[in-house]
Amino acid sequence: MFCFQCQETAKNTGCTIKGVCGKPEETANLQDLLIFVLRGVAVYGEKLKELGQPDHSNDDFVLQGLFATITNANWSNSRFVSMVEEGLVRRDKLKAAFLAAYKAKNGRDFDGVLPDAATWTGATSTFAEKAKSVGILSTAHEDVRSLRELLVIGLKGIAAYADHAAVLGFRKSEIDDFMLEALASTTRDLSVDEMVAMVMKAGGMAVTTMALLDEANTTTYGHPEITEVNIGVGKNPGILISGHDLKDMEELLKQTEGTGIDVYTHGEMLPANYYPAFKKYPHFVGNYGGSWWHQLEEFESFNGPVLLTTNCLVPLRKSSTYLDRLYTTGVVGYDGSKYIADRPSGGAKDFSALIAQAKGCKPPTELEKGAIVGGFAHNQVLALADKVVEAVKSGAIKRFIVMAGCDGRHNSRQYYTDVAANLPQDTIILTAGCAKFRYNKLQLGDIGGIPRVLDAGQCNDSYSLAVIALKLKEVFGLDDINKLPLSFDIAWYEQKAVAVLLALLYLGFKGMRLGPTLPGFLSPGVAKVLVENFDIKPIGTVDEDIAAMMAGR
Ligand code: SF4
Ligand code: SF3
Repeated sequence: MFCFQCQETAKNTGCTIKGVCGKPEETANLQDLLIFVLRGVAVYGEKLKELGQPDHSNDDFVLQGLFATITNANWSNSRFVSMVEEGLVRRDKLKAAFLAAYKAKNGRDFDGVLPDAATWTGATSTFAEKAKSVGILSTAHEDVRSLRELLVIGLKGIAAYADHAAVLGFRKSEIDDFMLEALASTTRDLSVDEMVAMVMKAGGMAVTTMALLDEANTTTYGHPEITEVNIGVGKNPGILISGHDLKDMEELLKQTEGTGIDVYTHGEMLPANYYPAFKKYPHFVGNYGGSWWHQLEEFESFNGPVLLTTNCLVPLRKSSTYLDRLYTTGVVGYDGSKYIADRPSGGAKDFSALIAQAKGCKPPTELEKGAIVGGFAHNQVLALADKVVEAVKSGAIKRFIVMAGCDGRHNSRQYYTDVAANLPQDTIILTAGCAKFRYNKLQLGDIGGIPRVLDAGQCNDSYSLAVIALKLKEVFGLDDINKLPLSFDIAWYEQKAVAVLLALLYLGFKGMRLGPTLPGFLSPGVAKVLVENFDIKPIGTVDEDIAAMMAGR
């Protein structure tokens, strides 16, 4: 196996024996094979579009296939085998459609060259062997490999966000078309410039996709608003929901209403507490625990059923006792967990099994008491715009520091807690994603009633932070977004953060700090391009970085 898609990759170069995340070789290889098959689907999908016969019947499959390979999403080999089998059937159907369309148009059979991804086929028993030859290292040239993987990794993040929007009925064909274009491009020998252009196009598509998801979420559930989220527990048994899928959240809240079962969020589902459509449920008690990697302890002490709607699901320890209370849904998979099937067309997922089990469970064990404040997505912040602008003009706010992104296990992430705690009192931290759990329970105070940590929501709500920055640029009459009193100190872990990063680069933000390490998938040559063009920097020490950011560097 070879996998280097996340921040915790071994030695920051690649996991080769077993993932640091726990991903076994067989799973890693099957994920590679799935991506390979999706490339084949993309080759024909793109060709059919060129012939004026676009086929959208595989759009969901492509999004969900990419999404399933995200770090900590799906651990089930049998699910990946099924997806590869289904992918081959879909690809061959497209192939037949393409060959027929080509012949009809040109009066002769297609005789062009096709990549292996478009032609290879094999029985299920051959998957494991084939998978070994189609992975990341099958691209020999270091910079080409790096650029292709930067693109594919970014696509995985975009696919996750596009899938969330699609679940709520929001789609844009340009996003689905780009998935095919980008995947197919990785089967061709492109120049470095062409590959860089494709990566930048992915950044643009990440913006489009996050904007679409923002529209989907806010149209369906209202605009997030300032909210005090309870982090204590109640007396009833509860169901804990984690991941990023708000539709699952909605259906779970509806189905638990009046049952005597409370609902709590974990990790990236915390921002569900900020939405008007969810806040109205009295049995929606609040948030339990911290970011994803605390789950091994927190799912134990929660005592009730846990539903994982997306990443991050951590493999259980031998001593873990909650497998029989673990439920997965959507692209998430884990052998031994109970899988909640997709909703029938026009219907809802059926969470009755969780509710029945919860009734026999103890209430959650209290971890902490109190509340955290969030809900500062663009609509809420812009409602406070006068106050914010006045505070900047008066000098009460000197600088905004964007600390969005992911959390992770490494001790090096203490850096983010220390930066947050040591930033001058006249700074505001803008955040989104599970990175916030490194500092959202510190008492950092407020500036004239504006909390010093403004949480916009999930990682996809980093879009909100970009909207806020663009609005401030307009209000202050600046010609360049980089002239704002705004610095980036971003934490990344998985592939959605890469999509967000590409989006920010596309929007023209420069000089961002990225940590706790620069991505292992960036070859020295590609890292140099990013540094030279965008002034991306690794993090340094807390004191040096705070001083540099306060000086606008
Ligand atoms: Fe390694 Fe990260 Fe890949 Fe897991 S997802 S195998 S930790 S690089
Ligand atoms: Fe977190 Fe897994 Fe990325 Fe959506 S839940 S930010 S790491």
